[in-house]
Amino acid sequence: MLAQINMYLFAVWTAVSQWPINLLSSTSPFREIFTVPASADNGALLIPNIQDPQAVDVQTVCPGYTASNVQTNDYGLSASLTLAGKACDVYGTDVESLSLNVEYQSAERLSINISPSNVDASNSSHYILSEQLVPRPSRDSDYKSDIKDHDLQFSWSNDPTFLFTVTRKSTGDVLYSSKGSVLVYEDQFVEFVSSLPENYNLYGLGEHIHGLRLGNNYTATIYAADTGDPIDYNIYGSQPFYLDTRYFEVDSDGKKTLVTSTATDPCKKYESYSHGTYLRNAHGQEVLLRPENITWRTLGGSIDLFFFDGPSQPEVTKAYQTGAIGLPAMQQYFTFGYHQCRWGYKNWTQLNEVVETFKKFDIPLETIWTDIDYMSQYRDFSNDENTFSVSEGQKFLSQLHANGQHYVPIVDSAIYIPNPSNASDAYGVYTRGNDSNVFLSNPDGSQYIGAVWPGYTVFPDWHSDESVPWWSNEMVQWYKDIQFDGIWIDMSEVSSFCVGSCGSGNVTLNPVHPPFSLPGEPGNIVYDYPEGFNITNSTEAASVSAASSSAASATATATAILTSSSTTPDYLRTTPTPGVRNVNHPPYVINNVQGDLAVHAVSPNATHHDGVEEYDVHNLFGHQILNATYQGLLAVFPTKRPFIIGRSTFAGSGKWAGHWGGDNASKWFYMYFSIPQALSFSLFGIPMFGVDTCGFNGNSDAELCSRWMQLSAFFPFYRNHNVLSAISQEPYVWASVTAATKTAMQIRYSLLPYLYTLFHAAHTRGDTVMRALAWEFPNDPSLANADRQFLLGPSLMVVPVLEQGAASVNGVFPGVPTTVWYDWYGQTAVSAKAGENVTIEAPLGHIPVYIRGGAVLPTQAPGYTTTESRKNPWGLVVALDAQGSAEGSLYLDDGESITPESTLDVEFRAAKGSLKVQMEGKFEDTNALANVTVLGVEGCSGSVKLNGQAVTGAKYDGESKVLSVTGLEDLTKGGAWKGGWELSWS
Ligand code: MIG
Repeated sequence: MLAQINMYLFAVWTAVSQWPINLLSSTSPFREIFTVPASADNGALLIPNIQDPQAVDVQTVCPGYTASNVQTNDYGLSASLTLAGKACDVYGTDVESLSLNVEYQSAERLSINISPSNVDASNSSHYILSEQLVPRPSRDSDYKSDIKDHDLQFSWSNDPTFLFTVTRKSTGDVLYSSKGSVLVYEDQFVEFVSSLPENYNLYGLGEHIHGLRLGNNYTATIYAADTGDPIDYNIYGSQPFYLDTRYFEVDSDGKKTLVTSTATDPCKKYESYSHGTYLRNAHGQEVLLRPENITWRTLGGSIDLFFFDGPSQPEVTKAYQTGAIGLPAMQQYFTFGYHQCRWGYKNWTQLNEVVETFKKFDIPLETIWTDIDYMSQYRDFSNDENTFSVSEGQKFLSQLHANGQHYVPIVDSAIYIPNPSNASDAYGVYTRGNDSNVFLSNPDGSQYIGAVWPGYTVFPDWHSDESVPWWSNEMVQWYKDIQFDGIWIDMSEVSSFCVGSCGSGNVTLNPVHPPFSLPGEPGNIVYDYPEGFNITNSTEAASVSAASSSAASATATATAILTSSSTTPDYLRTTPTPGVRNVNHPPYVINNVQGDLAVHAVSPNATHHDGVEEYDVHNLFGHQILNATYQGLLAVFPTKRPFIIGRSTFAGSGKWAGHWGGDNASKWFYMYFSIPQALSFSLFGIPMFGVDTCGFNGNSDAELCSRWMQLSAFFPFYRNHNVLSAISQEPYVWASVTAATKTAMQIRYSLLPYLYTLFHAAHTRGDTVMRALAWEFPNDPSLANADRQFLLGPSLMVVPVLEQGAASVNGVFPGVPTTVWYDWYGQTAVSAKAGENVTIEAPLGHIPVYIRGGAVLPTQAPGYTTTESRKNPWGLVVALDAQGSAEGSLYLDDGESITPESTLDVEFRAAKGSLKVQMEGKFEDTNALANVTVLGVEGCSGSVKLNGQAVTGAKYDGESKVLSVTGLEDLTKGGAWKGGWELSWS
C-alpha cells in the first residue's frame, strides 16, 4: 500500500522533471528561450547500498578497534583507538588511529566523541564539522562532576574489540551498546551499531514523511533533497536526533520489567523512561532501524554523540535545546494569524482581490504571501515591473499594513548570473555578490554555475565572511522598495536543476528555461480530478471516465514503450582509492531519493572559500541561509523578532526560523502525515511548523479542504498554499469550507493568548507546542504509536477526521478516569473508559477539540486580525480536574520586540470554589475581563463574588455542570490583569 502511494507521488514532480519541453521554446511568442536539456539533471546510475545484493557488510569483514592509553579525569575519560587488524577499506580508507573522548557535560548530558587522531586543515581526507557552523555543546561551566551518580553510565571494553555501552543507572536499562558489532571508521564511511530492545520506540531522525513512531524496519536517510514529500525518503531537512522511550511494567514491589509491546493491560501499572541521542554530524548519512539494533552510517565526519538522560520527553527536549542546539525563536504575535499563499497569484490586482474576498466573506486573513510569480524573471530581490511593480506594490502594502495585515514574499536560494553579452541583463544582486566574492566555486576556482528558476545561477557560499553582509544588504535595499514583514526561504537544500556546473561556458544563453515544464505549461500534466472524485461525484466521474478511456489507453501504450527495458542496469560502483576520497560518487551509496548526490542539487565537489567541499556540508546550506536571513531581517527591523519560514533545516534552525512541510499533495494521507511531521519538529526544536493546508500538488476539493483548514487551525503555523495551475483552494472557494474555516478560526483566534504563551515557554524553556499523546501521558504504552490526534500545549486535544467520507472519528481519551476531558463545544465532561476507542460524531464542519481538566485557558474575543483581537475583552475557561482544581498562565508583551520593554506573567489557580489570579510584570493591557466559564462545577447555587463583591451575571447549569459568569467588564474596567483578584463561587 505505502509503496503504491510512493510510486504515485513520484508522478507529481519527478516525472514532470523528466519531460522534455522543446514545445515551449517554439511556441513562445516573445523570443527563443533555450531550455536546459532534461538530461542535464541525470546522474550516474547507482544502486543504494541497502538494496544492493552485492553490498559488503562491513560488520563481517572489518577488524574493529582496540582501546589503549585510557586516561580518566574528573569529567570522563580519553583513550586511543587503534585498528585491531588488517584494514578492510570497504567504503573508504580505514583510519588507523582514533581518539575517544567521553565527557560528562552536565547533570543530564553525556558526550561521546570518536574522531581521527590526526586531522589537520590540510588533510582533505577528513572533514570534521566546524564549531563555527554548528556549535559543539561543551561542558556546562557550573557543572560539578558527579560521574558516579550520573543517571547515564558509560562503560567500555576491548572484548573482543572496542565497544561501549551507556546504561541508565536508575533502572539498570542498557540505552546504548555496541556489543556484538565492530566500529568501522573510514574516510568516507563511518558505521557504529547499538543493540536495541525488541519493539523499541524511536522517534525523530528527520526529515521524513513517516509515522511518528519510526518502527523497526526502516532506513532513515538524511541528505537534504528538493523533492515533493515522498514517503520514507530523505526530504528537505537534516535532523540527526532521536528520542527513545522505554516502557516498564511496575509490579506491586516496585520491580520494573521492560515492556516490549504496546498492548496495554489497564489493570497494570507502567512507567516510561525516555532519553535523547543527537549525532552532531552534517554529512550525508543513514540510520538503519532493524528489529534488534540501530546502525548509523555517515559519509564522513566524526562520531559526535550526545545523550540526554530525560527521563521524560519534556526533559529530553528541553535539555537538547538548552544544552545543544539552542532554544527556538520567539515569534511575533501576528505570525499566529492565518496565512494565505499560492503559486500563481499573477499580480498585485489579483492579490488584492484575494485579500478583499477574504474580507467579504469575513474570513480572518492576517498575512498574504507571494510565490516566485512576483519576481522579475525569477530573480531574488526584484519585482516584475508589469505584474508586481514596486509603485503599485507600495500602494498595496501601505493599505494592507493600514488594515493590520502583513505580507511575506518568497526568496530563493540561488542567484541569477546574468548573460555577460547582454548589458541590459545586468543584475545588481549578482554584481555585488561577485564583487564581494561570495559565491561557491568549482574545484579549479571558477564559479560554480548551476541552474534554477531564473536560468543559470550561482550559490551563496556561507563560509565566506562577506556572504551574510551581502545578503543582508540586499534585503535592506529591497525593503526600501517592498515593505515585507517576513521572509519565506525556498530551494535551500540547496537545489539546482542540473548536475554539476552546467552553466559554465553557457551563461550567454541566459535566461534559460528549466529542464522541465512548469505545471500548466504545454506538455505538462494537467492536474487530475481530486482524490475520491469517483466517490463524491460519481455521476460526473462516470461520464468523464467513459470519455477519457480511449485517450488513456493510447497514453498507456506510449508509456509502456517508454518504460520497457530488458537490459540489466549497469550500476556505477566506486572502489575506494587509498587516501583519496571520491566525493562525487562515494563508495557507499546512501538511499538518496534523487539517486546520485549531485542530482537536483549543487554537486558535492562545489568548493567553499575555506576549501571545504560541498560534500562535507551539504546538509547545512538550508540552515545557514536561515541564519543569513535572520541577520538580514535584523538589519531591516533591528528591534523586531525576525519571521522566517524555511524549507531546509538542520539541528538548531529553530533559533532562527520556522518550517513548513514542503510539497505535499492534496491527498487525504498527507493531511494525516502533517501530524507526525509536526510532532517530529517539536522534538527537533522547531515549533513554528505547518504544512500546505488543503494540499500543494494536485487539485483539492471541498471535503478535504474543509477538514484540513480545520486541522491546521491547531498547528502553530497556519497557511494554505497551492501549486501553480491547480484549482483555487482559498477557504472562500467553497461555502462549506468557508463555514468550517470560520468555526475553527473562531477557536484558534480565541486561544491566541494561549498559543502565544506556549511559544514563550518554548522560547524560554524549551517546552514543546504541539505534543504527542505519549509525551503528556508517559505511563501508557498504548499511546506509543498515537499520531492521529495530538495536543496543542498541555491542555487542548484535537481529534481530527482524516478520512474521506467519514462523519465520525475514533479517538482515545488518555489518562481517564484520572484525567477529565471536556468537549470544547458542549463544555461537558466526556465519558470514556481507559484505553477505549471512542467513536466521536464529527460531521463535515466539525473538528473535535477537548480541554484537559485541570487547565485554565486564557481567551480573547477574536477580531478580524490579531491586532484587533488584542484589543478585545478577555475570557477564561477554567476546566476543573477531578479534585476541582485547575491552573494556567498567560504571557503578554508588545508582540514584536526582541527585548520587550515590559512583559506580564499572569498565573491562574483554581481550587475549592475559587479562582485566584496573580500577576507579575509591567506590561499594560487595558482590556477588561468579559467572562469566566468554569467547567465541571459540582453543585453550585450560582452565587459568585469577585473580590468579595457579588457578581450578577452568573448562571449555573446543574446538568452540564457549567458555571458561566458574564458581565464582568464593569468590574474589571481598565484591565483584567491590572491587579490580582479572586473569583469565588458557592
Ligand atoms: O520547484 O516557488 O516548496 O512551496 O510554491 C518548486 C514555487 C519551487 C517549491 C516550494 C513551493 C513553491 C514552489 N517551489
